[in-house]
Amino acid sequence: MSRRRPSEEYEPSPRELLDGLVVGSPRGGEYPVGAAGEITLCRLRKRLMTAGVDRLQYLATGDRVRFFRSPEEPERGRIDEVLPRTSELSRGRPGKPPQLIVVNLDQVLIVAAVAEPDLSLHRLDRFLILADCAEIEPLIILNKLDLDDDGTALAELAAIYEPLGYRVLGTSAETGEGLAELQAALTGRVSAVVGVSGAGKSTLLNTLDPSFELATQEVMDIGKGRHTTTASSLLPLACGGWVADTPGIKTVSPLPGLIPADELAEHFVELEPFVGACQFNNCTHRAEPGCQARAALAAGEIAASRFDSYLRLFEELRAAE
Ligand SMILES: Nc1nc2c(ncn2[C@@H]2O[C@H](COP(=O)(O)OP(=O)(O)OP(=O)(O)O)[C@@H](O)[C@H]2O)c(=O)[nH]1
Ligand SMILES: [Mg+2]
Ligand SMILES: [Zn+2]
Repeated sequence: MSRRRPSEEYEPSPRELLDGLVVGSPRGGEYPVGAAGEITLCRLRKRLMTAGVDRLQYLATGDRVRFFRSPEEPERGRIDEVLPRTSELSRGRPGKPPQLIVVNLDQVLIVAAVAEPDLSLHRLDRFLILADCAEIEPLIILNKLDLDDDGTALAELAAIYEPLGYRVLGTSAETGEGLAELQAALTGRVSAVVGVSGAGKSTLLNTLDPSFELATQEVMDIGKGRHTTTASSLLPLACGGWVADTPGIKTVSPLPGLIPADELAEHFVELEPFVGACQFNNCTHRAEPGCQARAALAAGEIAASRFDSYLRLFEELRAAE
């Protein structure tokens, strides 16, 4: 039996068109479209594909569409309209155009762990820049609080990031600490969870909704550099909203190819005031005389780890240019 689908010519009435969200990658030419927690497998109306449109790049996870369901087969449908994107979260690929991770997010949760793997402020800063490039609000999650023997890790992290305007939330999938706050932060919003491999992204989401059944990895495997999670798709939250788990970006460096080194300082909240404010108008805050940013660092007004992140990233971006 062939699948019965609406013909290309069929013009649905506005009442037949539903608002939906592309929640994953296409399979066999069909996109999973979510609406009210239900998934409809949709083809793209052919006439959306005008000359020069790259079929594979046209839709991304998170795109908002208008679609209608096949009357004979309601689990299948056709996408008739794609709404404009409000944001794109991408990772840079040197020498290639940035790769879309997910679009139209309300927020991005950056998950780091107290230990296993070791907390890296530099990696956290990289993810913050990724979110800033996409103009998406970040929420910093410090997971595995149960592994924090002296109980100071969360306060230390908050002391650096809260004054910059970032929200920092501590969690433990092991003890349940912070999970109610995490759920509240996700409710009714479209979010993505990013962060290094092994930080516990998939575990946290499974804890919120065991029906997700996201694959997680034993800590001993993490050193091998595998990523347990491979694709990003949006999952419906029982509390309302959608969340995308993403693979940890461990070795792939997502920033070169995304921004030029000269613009890096604009993505550091505390360095922004110094853009154009030093003795040299185009000061890169590395070794130039009369650098106001370095003066602020020496005065303890800028966290050393943040300045170090800036310098490391600057060199890396320069080298990739
Ligand atoms: N002690 C402790 N272990 C945790 C916690 N959360 C996750 N883990 C463990 O950390 C390991 C890695 O968790 P995952 O959820 O697979 O990590 P991930 O961030 O999804 O990793 P990728 O998918 O590779 O990016 C698993 O063995 C989890 O059981 C926590 O709060 N405390
Ligand atoms: Mg995972
Ligand atoms: Zn300077």
